[in-house]
Amino acid sequence: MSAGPIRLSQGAHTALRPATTARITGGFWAARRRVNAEVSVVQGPNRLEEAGNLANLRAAAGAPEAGFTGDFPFQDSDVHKWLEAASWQLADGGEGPGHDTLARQVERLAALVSAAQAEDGYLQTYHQLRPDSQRWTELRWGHELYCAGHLLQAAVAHRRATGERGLLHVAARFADLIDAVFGPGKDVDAVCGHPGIETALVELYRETGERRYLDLAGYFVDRRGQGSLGDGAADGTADPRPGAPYWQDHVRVRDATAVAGHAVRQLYLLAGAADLAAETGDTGLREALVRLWEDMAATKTYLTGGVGARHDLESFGDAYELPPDQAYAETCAAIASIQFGWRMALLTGDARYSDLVERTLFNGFASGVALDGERWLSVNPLQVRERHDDHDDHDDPKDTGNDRAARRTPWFRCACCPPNVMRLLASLPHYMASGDAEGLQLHQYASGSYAAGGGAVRVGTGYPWEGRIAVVVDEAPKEADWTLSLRIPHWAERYEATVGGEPVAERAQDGWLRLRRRWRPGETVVLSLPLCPRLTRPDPRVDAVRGCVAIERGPLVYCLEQQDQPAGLRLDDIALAPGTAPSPEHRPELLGGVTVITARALRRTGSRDGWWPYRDGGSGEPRTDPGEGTAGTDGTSTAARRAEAPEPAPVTAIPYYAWANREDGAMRVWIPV
Ligand code: FUB
Ligand code: ZN
Repeated sequence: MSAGPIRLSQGAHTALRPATTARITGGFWAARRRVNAEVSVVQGPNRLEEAGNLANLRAAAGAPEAGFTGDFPFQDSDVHKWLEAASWQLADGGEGPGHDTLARQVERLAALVSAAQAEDGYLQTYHQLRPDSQRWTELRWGHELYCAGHLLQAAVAHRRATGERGLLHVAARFADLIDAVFGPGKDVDAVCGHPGIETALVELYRETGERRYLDLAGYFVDRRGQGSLGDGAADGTADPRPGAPYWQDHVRVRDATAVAGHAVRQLYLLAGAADLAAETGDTGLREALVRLWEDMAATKTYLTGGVGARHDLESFGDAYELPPDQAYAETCAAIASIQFGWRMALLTGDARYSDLVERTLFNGFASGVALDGERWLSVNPLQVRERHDDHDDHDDPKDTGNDRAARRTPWFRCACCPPNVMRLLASLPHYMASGDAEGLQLHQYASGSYAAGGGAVRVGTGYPWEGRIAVVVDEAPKEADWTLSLRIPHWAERYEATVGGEPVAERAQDGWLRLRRRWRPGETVVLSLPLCPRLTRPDPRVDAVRGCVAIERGPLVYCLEQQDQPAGLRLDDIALAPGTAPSPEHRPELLGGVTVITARALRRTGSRDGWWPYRDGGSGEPRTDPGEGTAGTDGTSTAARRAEAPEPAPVTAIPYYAWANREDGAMRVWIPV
C-alpha cells in the first residue's frame, strides 16, 4: 500500500475507496511533480528559515525571549504543511542523495516541531512566545486549532510515509489536550475561527483507531453554526465584522443551503464534514454536502475551478458574482475545493465531483505555482489589464501588495498557498483512482500505475495534450467478472473506446464508462477523448462576462497573454471573429511544452480612448451592423460604424495555468465576441 491521505477505516460508509497503490510515472503531472520535488519542496526549509517560521519553533523550544517573528498567528502551519508535503514526497520513493537529504530535512524539522511542544502537549508558537497571550481566548483570529489541524495532518503523513511514530505522538498529545479542553461542559465550548481541525482529527482517528478523535471532529462540525464566534463571546470583543458567515458560524453545516463566507474556511470545513460522513454514515450531513457542493459548482465557481470571488474577506460572492478581473480565487481555495470534491467523489461515486476536480487541478490550482517551481500566485484572476494596479492596501495587515499581486512572487508574508501546493502535488497520485467491490475507477488520467478494487492497471497517455489514454489491465480476478470504469469528462461528447482493438458496446452512464468482463492480464483498453478546441459561453447571469466566450481544449482553459499577440494588438481592443475555428498547435519549446490555440479576432477600432467611455444607446432597439452581422446599439450611424470596420488579426491562446511565466502583461480568459 502506498502512503497517501484518506486511508478510510474498514467500516467507512463510502461508495468508493481510494486506490491502495498509486504512482504517477510520466506526462504532464509527472513533470509538475518533479519540479515540486526538486525545486519547491527542496527550497521550502530555506524559505521557512528566511521568513522566521523556524526561528519561532526554536524560540518556543528553549529561548522564548527571542519573541515571535512574522505577521500571522498561523506561521507554524507553513512548517506543518511543508512537513506533510515532504513526507508524501518521501513516500513517493526515490533514492540517492536527493532522497536522503530530504529525509534528513524532514527529521530536522520534525524534531524542531517536537522540541517546541509545551509540557502539556500545547503547540502554537504565536501563543507560546507572547507573554500576554492566553490560550483559547482568541478563537476568532488565533488559528490555534487551524495550526493544530495542519500539525495532525503532517504527523499522519509522516507516520504513513516513514512508519515512525515520533511526530504522530506529538500530534496525539496535542489532540488529547484539545479533547480535554473543548466540548460541551468543558472549559471551552466553541469552535476555531478557521476550520481544518475536522479533517485532521478524522485522519488521526484513521491512523490511530482512537474513537475520541472522530467524536471530537463530530463536535467541531456540529458546534459550528451556533454562534460561538459571532457574538464576540469567544474572545471578549464585540466587533461585528466580519460577521458569523465569514467563519460559517451562522448555520450548521447540516442545515446550510449555500456556501458562504471565507472560501478556504468554508471548503476545509466541508472536506472535514465529508470525512466525518464517510466514517459515521451520517446521511443528513451527506445530503447537506451534496447540496452545498451543487450550490458552489453551479453558481460560485470560475471556469478555471477557482472559488472565492471576492478580495473582500477572501470570500464567496453572491451566486453568479464571478468577475474575471476582480477574481480573488485564492490558490488555497482551489486546493480546498479539490479536497472537498475528491471526498465527495469517494462518498457518492458520482463522476461530477471528479469532473470539477480535474478542471480545478489543470487550471485554477496549477496556475498557483510558476513553471520553475520557485514563484507563486496566491490570487488567480481571469483577466489582468494593461496598466494593472495590485491594490496594495497598506492598512490591511494581511495585504502586503505582493501577496495579492497578479504577478508571481518568491514567497509571501502570508505564505499559506506555497506549501499547500506542495502537499497537494506530492500526494496527487492518490486523487487519480479508486476501487469498490466491482472493480477499479479511473477518475483522472495520468500515466502511472494504480491498484484498487481487487485489480491493478497501468495508464499511458499524453493527456492533456493528446486524447488517447491506454489502460493495460495487469491484474484482475481470474475467475470472475471485474469492472474497469473510466470517467468520461462532461465536455467529451464523442469519445471512442476499444478493448483489445475492438470497439466496446457499452456507453457511458452518469459520467462513467463501465467495462465489465472477464479480463486477461495485459489486455488493453484505449479511450480516445476528443480534443478539438471549444468556445465556451457563460451563463447569462454571470453579468461580468456576458457577451464573451472562453477557449477550452480538453480539461484546459485557455487565455490570451499580451506577449503572444501581434505587435500593437491590445487585449482590451479585441473581439473574437464570428465563426472563427480555433486551431491547436503543439509548441514543445514554449512554456515547457504547450499546445497553443490560434483564432481569428477583430481589432475593435471603435474602442478608442476618449473622455467618456459610454455611448448613447439610442432607443434601445437592437440594430444589425450589415458589415459584421452583429447587433449595434451604440448610437453611431451605419456609415460611421462602417468607417470603424474592425480589422482582422490572429490571436494565440496559451493554457491558463501557464500564464504569468514571462514578463508582466495583460491577460484575459473571457474574450468578447
Ligand atoms: O487564515 C489562514 C489562511 O490565510 C487562509 O486560509 C487564507 O485564505 C489566508 O487568508
Ligand atoms: Zn493560501
